Amino acid sequence: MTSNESLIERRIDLRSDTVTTPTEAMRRAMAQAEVGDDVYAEDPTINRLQQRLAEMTGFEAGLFVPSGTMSNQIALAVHCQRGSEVICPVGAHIYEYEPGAMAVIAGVLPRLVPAPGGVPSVDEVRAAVRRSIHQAPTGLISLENTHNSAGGTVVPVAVMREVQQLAREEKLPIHLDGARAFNAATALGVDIATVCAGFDSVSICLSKGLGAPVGSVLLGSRDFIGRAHRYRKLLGGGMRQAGVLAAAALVALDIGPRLLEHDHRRARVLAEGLLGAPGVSLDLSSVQSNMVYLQVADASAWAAACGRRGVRFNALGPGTVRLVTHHQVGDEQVEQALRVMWEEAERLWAGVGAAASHATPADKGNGRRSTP
Ligand code: TLP
Repeated sequence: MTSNESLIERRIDLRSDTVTTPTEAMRRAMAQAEVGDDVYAEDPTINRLQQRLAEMTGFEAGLFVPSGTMSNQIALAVHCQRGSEVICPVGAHIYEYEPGAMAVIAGVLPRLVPAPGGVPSVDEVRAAVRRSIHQAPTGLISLENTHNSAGGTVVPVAVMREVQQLAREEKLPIHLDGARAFNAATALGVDIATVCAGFDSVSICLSKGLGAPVGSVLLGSRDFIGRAHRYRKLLGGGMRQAGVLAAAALVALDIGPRLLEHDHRRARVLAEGLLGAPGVSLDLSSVQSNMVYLQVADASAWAAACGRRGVRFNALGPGTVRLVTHHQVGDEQVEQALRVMWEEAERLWAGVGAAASHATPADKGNGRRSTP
C-alpha cells in the first residue's frame, strides 16, 4: 500500500483540492530533480515547468511562485498604478480571500461588479470603468475561472471574449485568476489555451485540482514576466533550488488534467446524493466543476459532527458548507461521505425539512463569511 492510499483510508478530506498529498510518482520526481538557483533563473526544472505551461497556454513566458495569492498579487502590482481600481466580479478571490493584499502590495482598490453565478456581464464591467479626475482610475479588469465563491462555476468562453474586447477598447489590461483554469477547460470541453487566450496575464495553480504540493505559475509576455520577477523577489518569493517543487508540479501537469473530469463527476454525485437530506438545500445548477456549496441550518455543527467521523469539510459561514473533490477522493470515499453526511443531518435535523435557501452559495451579504 502506498503512503497516499493509507492516507485516503484514514480520512475523507473535502475541505479543498489544496489538501492533496504528493503521489509516489511526484515524490520520485522530487528526489531526482535537477536543481539550480532560481533567483538567477538557473533552475532547469523550474525553467522546464515555466516553458511547458507557457507553451500549453499560448504565452511567451511564465514565472513559478509559491502560491496563487502571490501570483495574483504580483500581476496586480505589475499591471496597476497605485491608487487605481481593479474591476473584478463579486466574490473574487483576489479581494475576498487574499487578506487585503491588493491594498497592501499593489496599493489598489477593488471595484466589484455583480456576477450572478460568477459570471459578470460585459455591460456591468463597462459601467464600472472610471476615467473622471474625481475618481480612482481603472487600472485592470480581472476575471476568475472557475469562480470559487460562486460555487466553482464556469465563465463561458464567449463572456471572456466580450470582456476582453471591452478591455482592448478601453486600453485596459485584463488578468485571469485561473487558479482552476484546468477545471474550467474540462468543464467547458476546450483546451487550456482557449481558456487563457486574450488575457494579458493568467495565474494558474498547480497545487489545487492538479495535485502538486506547492506552486503556481504566472503567465504573460516576456516583458511582463521580467517585471513580475522583481516583484517575486520583493515579496520574498525567490525560492532558490525549488526545482524539487517544480518536479512534482510537472508530474501534476502530466497527469492532473485528465483526472479533473472524475472530480467533476464526483462533485455531481455528492450534490445529487444530498438532495432531500434533512436540513440541507443546494442549487444543482451551481455545481459545474469540483465544488458543491450547500445551505444548512447550522454549518459548524454539521461539519464538526461529520469531522468526528472522518469526513472533513469547511463551514464557510453560519449556513454554508463547501465540499471540494480532488484526485484523492474516489468513488468509495464519495459513497462513505454521503452516508456520514446523511446520518449526521438526520441526527441534527430530522423533521426540520430543507434549509432555507440563500441567494448565493457563499452566504453573501451576511458579513460573517470565514476562510475555507
Ligand atoms: N483558494 C483556497 C482558499 O484560499 C479559499 C481554496 O481552498 O479554495 N484563486 C482562487 C480562485 C483560489 O481559490 C485560491 C485558493 C487562490 C487564488 C489562492 O491560492 P493559494 O492558496 O495558493 O494562495
